[in-house]
Amino acid sequence: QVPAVRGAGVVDDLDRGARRVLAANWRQCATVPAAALYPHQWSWDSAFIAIGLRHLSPARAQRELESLLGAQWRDGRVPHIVFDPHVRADAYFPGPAFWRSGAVPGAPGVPTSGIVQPPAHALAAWSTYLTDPATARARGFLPRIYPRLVRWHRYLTTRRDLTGSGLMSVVHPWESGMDNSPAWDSPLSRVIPVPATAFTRRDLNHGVAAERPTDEDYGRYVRLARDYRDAGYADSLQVHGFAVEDPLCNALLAAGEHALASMAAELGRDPQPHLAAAARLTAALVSTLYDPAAGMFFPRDAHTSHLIRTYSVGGLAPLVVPDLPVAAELVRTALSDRFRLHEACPLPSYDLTAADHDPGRYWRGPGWINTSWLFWHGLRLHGETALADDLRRRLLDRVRTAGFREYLDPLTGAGHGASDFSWTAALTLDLLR
Ligand code: 2M8
Repeated sequence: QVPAVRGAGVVDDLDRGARRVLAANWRQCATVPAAALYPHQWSWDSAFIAIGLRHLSPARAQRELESLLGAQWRDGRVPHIVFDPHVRADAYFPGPAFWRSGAVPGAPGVPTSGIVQPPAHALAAWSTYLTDPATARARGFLPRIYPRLVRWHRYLTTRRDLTGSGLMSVVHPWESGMDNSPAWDSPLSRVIPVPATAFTRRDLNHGVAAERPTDEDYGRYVRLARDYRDAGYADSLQVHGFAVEDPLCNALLAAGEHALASMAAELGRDPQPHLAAAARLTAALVSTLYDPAAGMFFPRDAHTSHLIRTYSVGGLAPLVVPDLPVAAELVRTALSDRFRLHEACPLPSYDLTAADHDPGRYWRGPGWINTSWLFWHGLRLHGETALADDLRRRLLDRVRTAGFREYLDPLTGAGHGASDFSWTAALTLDLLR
């Protein structure tokens, strides 16, 4: 049954609408983020999708994560895309022919990309388990998923600690999940773009150019991905023209270690190593990326060791870390003019006071449901119940009015990007609970 939809995207029944989107975007063992624009499985999308799917079908949520972790490489990396071999080769760029994972020893049988995305998976797996432990036990979910998550985190905390700071680096803007964030402008300015004639973008067949990254951005993305591929996906500062210690990824890693500790305890193992890893990551995050004068976390350029002082929503993400000592300061920054937590919704991806804030262009201003969900989760974790409830109510109102869009203007609520976007639907289901 299709729920009644009026006008541009008004959804009368959010629960039924979200279920419809997730049913339509489900393929055999995973959910695509959006049918036309993103027709394969994406890494951190699957984590957010599982968080919603667990309310619909715990078994399906478990399969979502198992299929992604099933494509893990021998070195522990979990690829940012697992390609569906049944989808036309020219449906998405860059596809399997670009990444050439088949030629890499230790890559799985199924074609994948060679870069990663923010590690939201341990958090998602533990939430999924908690929703229905009986089904999870019957399916052997934790014994199957836990060792893979441990190897995934080990890859990030060892091979991706490029500076010795104890923090992981992302080595491509796509790895940050916030592809064209203004935070990456400065480190990217050193990367020489390949000419736009050297590749064919497919995203513009399904998205409006003004809402997507530019050709010049893509030229740089292609250059970085090609260099990494041609170096056999080896990790070192020499290989990576772009390397950034990102607060969002490191916060998810720390929060993920807490989740791994809970899983270990449930499996009768020692949770202590995970708690120690979480404490180490939290300390490194605060001592290296937190600026007390700004009340904000900033990314750090691994090549120059300088903080990149742009206010992106990724710098608020450490609120998801359970023992964060600067939670109150971060909430204050979210309430300031830069993010206007009380009224802007979803939380803007980028500083509302910045001259180059663009409310319709991708990660350069619009609000996203996943980063808002993370902040909502963090508010609850740190006892900010009233703020959390208010944010939750306004997020649901926004989706009700705009539909399950990929991103929204944080001040007007106008929808942008893909329609029927999976993590918007999945996290709506979670917020409704
Ligand atoms: C966007 O990124 C992909 C590349 O990975 C793209 O633009 O083609 C980002 O919003 C990313 O965070 C997201 O995971 C992906 C799929 O939804 O789309």
